[in-house]
Amino acid sequence: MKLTTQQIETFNRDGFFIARGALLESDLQPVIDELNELIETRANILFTEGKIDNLHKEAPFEKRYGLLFAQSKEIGDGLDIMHYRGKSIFEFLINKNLLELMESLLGPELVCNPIQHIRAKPPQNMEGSTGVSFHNAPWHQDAGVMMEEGEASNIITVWIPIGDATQEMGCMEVIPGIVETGYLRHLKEGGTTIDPSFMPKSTPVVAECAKGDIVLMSRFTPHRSTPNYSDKCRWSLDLLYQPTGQHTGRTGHPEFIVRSHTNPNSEMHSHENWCELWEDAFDNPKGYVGHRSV
Ligand SMILES: O=C(O)CCC(=O)C(=O)O
Repeated sequence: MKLTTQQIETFNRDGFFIARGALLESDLQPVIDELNELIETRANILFTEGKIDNLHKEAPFEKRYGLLFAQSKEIGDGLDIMHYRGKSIFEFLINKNLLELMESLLGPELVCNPIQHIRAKPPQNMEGSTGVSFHNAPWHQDAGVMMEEGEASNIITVWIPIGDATQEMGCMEVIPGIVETGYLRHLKEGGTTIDPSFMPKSTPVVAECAKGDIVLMSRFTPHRSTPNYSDKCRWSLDLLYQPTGQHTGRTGHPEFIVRSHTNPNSEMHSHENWCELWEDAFDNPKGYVGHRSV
């Protein structure tokens, strides 16, 4: 899906746009299947170790993770893109529908920025006291979770629910129109959050999404997510893309070229090579990985 000229203008003006129906079931299902397998494997290990006593095998995808998480937080260990490095998640990073859309905002030479996550936000009553700032991210700009050098790069966040994401489930809240303002000072305390004295006063938009919708945000767009008061898990991905050649804001983790019209051979299509990049980043650390907050 390409964005229309009007949609691009809206994004450029507001630093925010929800592309409704941008992705198909067939784009998301392989990721869900892979997560189901991963959860099944982790659950069996925890069961064998005596850390959980109910596998909830019959529970649907939206409910099973929360039911397991309530028994052992360890179900979430290693459940992020760079750690489990599945083939389907790699293929999703280079998904044609997604890249068409990113190309309409960023141009034809595109890099997948290494700042990226899968978030499984369990129901709040199964949450206990852990993971609050990862599951319920406080107000921040994504320019605040990278190095200062990334501020000048045109990095766009695409937030992708892999099921419905309603307000009750703790979807994103966004403050549109903060584009020219640039970076706002962030504090470490409370989990990388905008210094309250710099917090814009405008009313946030509750970015409720149906499965298939995606939320696009500029690096300066303040956003947060709220607790999940439903009985389902709120699953999502947050991925960042940018024009090739610009600073990623995270030199210690690997970016890779996802689209190039001038040099198609530079595009990475190999899951194996992508895994090697991450293995090397973890085994031979270099560069910087951290937030800009003070
Ligand atoms: O998914 C969430 O709850 C938070 C995501 C987020 O803060 C981000 O994409 O930067």
